[in-house]
Amino acid sequence: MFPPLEGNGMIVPVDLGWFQEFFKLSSRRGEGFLFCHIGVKKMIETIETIRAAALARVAAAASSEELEALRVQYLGKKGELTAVLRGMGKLPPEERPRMGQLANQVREELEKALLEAKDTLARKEQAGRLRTEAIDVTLPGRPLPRGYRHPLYQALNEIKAIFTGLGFDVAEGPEVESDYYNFEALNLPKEHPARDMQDSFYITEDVLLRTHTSPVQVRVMEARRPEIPIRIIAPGKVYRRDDDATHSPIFHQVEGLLVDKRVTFGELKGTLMAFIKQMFGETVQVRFRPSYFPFTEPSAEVDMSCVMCGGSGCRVCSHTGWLEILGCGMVHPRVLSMSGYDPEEVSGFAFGLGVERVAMLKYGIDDLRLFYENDLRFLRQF
Ligand code: 2NL
Repeated sequence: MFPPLEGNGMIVPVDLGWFQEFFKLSSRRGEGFLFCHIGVKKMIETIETIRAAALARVAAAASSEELEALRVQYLGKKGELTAVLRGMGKLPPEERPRMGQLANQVREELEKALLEAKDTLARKEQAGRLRTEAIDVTLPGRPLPRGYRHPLYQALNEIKAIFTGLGFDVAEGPEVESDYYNFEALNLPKEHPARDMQDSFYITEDVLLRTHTSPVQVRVMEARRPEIPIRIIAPGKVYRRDDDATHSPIFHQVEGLLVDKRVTFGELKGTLMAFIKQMFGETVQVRFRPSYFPFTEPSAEVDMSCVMCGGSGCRVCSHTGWLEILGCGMVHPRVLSMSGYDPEEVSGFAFGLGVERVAMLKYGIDDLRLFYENDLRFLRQF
């Protein structure tokens, strides 16, 4: 690491730890002075060599890590300059101040150079980071994905809007119902098959999850009697013990009820045709087929021309050209009288439709389960 020492015609080969070798020699009686003198000279040279090398390497250092390694190499506990300073104690006392001063001066100079280099590097590193990590605050923000209403509730809201436009009010009621409001008051007596335990979710023998929203309408009639007219729709969740590709245990229904003096089947037809045409388009064909419900008489099922094929026949309409869209009828006189209206004085019509079915036909959806799976790839399409 260091050149061999020359002095008094002798060549003393030392490299690492040269001053220890040197002091061993210099402490020899009689010869000490000469060696010591040469030793001081060489020590100055060594310090100068360390100084020049250290300063050059500090100036060339490319990172804070490199600087720290240099600090350890020269000024650390086992550093090169530290070693020189340590060796100072073994110099003749009269030489110590001069050498100490020199070594300390170099130490200070080196410390200063390290600090400055560290500062410059830190600044450079920060400037680099500012360049590479720069954020353009003038860029427009990334748009947040917007939420949309569920397609079922889009359809429901449209249904509500059409009926409120026709003068109907929206009525709501409990989903947990008594046997009376869900069945009895709708002319579904105790032994009626629709009350089968297999078809409904019973909580007790007398309490169940409503199987339709009709009980809401019964409650409104009870509350308002003998007031007329009643013009309401009752939207909401209903529950049946079904679960397959075309049946869900929870689904959504809108029922409608109109009670007034001299309400006719003609008004029922006009109302439902207006609804269907607003919902599916003016060109759609509508037909009424005789049917049966315990709570209406007469009863009908309403079909519309297939929205997929326009009536020519396809898979969706089972090649009939027609799609069943809702059920309806004139309110059964027994239902009116149980709720406090005189069937001799007033008449009424009622209807019920499944919101899932309307939404499937409106948006061309072929599997009911898609409504409940909350797959965003599906939901985002509406
Ligand atoms: C269907 C058929 C219908 C009713 C529901 C009703 C309600 C009262 C009185 C009389 Cl309070 N009727 N509701 C009437 C006929 C048919 O629903 O297929 N629903 C999905």
